[in-house]
Amino acid sequence: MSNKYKKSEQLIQEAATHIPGGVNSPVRAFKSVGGSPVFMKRAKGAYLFDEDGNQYIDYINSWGPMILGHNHPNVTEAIQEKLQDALSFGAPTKLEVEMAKLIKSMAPNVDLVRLVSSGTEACMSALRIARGYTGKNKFIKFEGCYHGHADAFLVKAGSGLATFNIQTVPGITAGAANDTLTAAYNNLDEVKSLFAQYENEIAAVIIEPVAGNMGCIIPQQGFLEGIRSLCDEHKAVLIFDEVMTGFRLAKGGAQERLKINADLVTYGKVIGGGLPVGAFGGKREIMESVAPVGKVYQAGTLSGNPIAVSAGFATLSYLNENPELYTQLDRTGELLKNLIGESLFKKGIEHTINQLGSMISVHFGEHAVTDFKTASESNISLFNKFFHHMLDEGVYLPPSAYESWFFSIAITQNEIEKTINAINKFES
Ligand code: HOZ
Repeated sequence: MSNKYKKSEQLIQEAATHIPGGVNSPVRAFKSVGGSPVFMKRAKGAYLFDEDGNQYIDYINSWGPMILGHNHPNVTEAIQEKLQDALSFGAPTKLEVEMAKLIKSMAPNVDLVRLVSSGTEACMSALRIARGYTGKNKFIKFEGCYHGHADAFLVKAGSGLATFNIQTVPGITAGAANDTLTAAYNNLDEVKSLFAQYENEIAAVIIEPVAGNMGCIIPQQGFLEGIRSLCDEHKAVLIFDEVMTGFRLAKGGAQERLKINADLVTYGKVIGGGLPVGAFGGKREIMESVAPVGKVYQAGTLSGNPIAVSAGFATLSYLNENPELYTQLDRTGELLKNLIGESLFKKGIEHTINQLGSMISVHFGEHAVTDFKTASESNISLFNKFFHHMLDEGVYLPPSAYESWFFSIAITQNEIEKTINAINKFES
């Protein structure tokens, strides 16, 4: 037992006697990278501080939400102010209307939007609506994409399922999984074949327009465009899962950045600024299927919770009023990609770095990483060694080779230099 992580090591042992695996979400258990998870205590700006007093530059940022860095004053003040009013009503509020208007003004193709409490809820609801609207049951998802933990999506899914190599999830009935069709990411021919094979049966295609649950995977030219055309041709709903990319890659997310229009869009993470908020929205005609306008039922006691929405509203407002932040994030991403690449190259370590805006992942291997198969073919044990080296050097990366890294506007030249210095010390 090393002294540096003593309190965390004691805490995970105690936690495991009360919580499955000691954690409330599997990837954070460090099971695939080995060692024991670090228990966090507080955070500020670009930094995390653990129970043992160690300090880390944060490249997870709560898996995406903390785009403004930790404890941004606009967000914490908004929460504190709202706390004076109430914690929850289960009734409509003016803030929800303002939030809906702000989302619509920032994101394309959102005529109507409904707030929920997580990305899982958003994706599960969007799929139900697509099915209700089209009257069809099947849908296509992509191998290595993760759309939350609703039954229908846990087929060839990324994130924790890829991390722990879980192929089949006990508890999910064949009935729930039978309508889930899968294709390889960036492989338009497979999508075409599925549409040909299941003519008139496919309600929707759901995709992470930039995937972040098998590392970061960038869509190749023509791939999303091709899916858009196939959905139009076959009257299927195109759902962009923008839980990771929404309000992160641009004000209008991947739709704006990649110039592709979706029919329904799901949000999470940044939209809550660190508190539990998700949303689904899209074209009026489809969204009017949702109860109480239509019959597709969807509900939530804490949906639109005033405290959570105040954090999300403050975060989105700040991004909306300071669009130059996206240019800053892009520059940081490109700089990181180049400097990490240079450092690994000098060491003779084969690698591929995928990056778009403030999403980035390093894969050990020389081949291009364009889908789940190529992500899996990278050197995972070298990633695990790299992860622990970086942790010891005070750089907190996702504890899995199958997750995108996220950074915030709080990362400056100083943190970039510290990160590169840490990589320079790595011995493979
Ligand atoms: N599924 C999340 C990453 N894609 C991990 C969430 C967590 O462990 O907090």
